Parts: sequence; structure tokens; C-alpha cells
Amino acid sequence: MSTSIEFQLKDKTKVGYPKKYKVYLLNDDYTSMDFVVSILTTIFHKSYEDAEKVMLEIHKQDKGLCGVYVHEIAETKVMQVLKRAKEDGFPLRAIMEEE
Ligand code: NFA
Repeated sequence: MSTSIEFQLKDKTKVGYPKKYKVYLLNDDYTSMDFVVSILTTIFHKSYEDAEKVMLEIHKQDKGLCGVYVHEIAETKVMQVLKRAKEDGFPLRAIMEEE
């Protein structure tokens, strides 16, 4: 008869790829086009040409994809957008969505 008590601690090591999240900017009637372009070049590191394209897509389609990031980075981008929008008095909104 075995008297050993076997146990195993759950291995919490993460393996594989982390989930990714899409960050979108949403259209509104008040935020200036220049401000949106500046958000896209500074926070999302887009070229001026790409930033203009994405800004116009948001303006016409009501939302536009700005980037795809792991959870913590996506959350930080959303917070940076909302902080800058508040500082500059624009109602620009950003959302994140699991890929
Ligand atoms: N729709 C805004 C305007 O006409 C521009 C805008 C673009 C706002 C993208 C928000 C996002 N001034």
C-alpha cells in the first residue's frame, strides 16, 4: 500500500501568445481633423500620410482601426487618447476590442 501523498502545484507559467486587442478611434462632430491626425502620428506612430487616411476613414465610416496591441499597451493607448482629448477640450473617444 502506498502511503505517499502526491501533489502538484499548478504551473502558472504562461505559454503561447497573449491575446491582442484592436484600438479604434470613433468619429464625432467636434474634434478637429488636425487633432486626430496628431493623435495618430504621436500615440499610434503613424506617418502623416497614413494618419490622414485613418482620420478620413473614421470621419466617413464612424470608426477606424489605429493599431493592435497586447492588453496593457492597448489600455495605455486608450488612456493617452482620452487624456489628450480632455486637455485639448475635444470629445474624441477611443475603444479597445479583443481581436
Ligand atoms: N468628424 C470630425 C470633423 O468633421 C473629424 C473627426 C475625424 C473627428 C475622426 C473624430 C475622428 N471635424
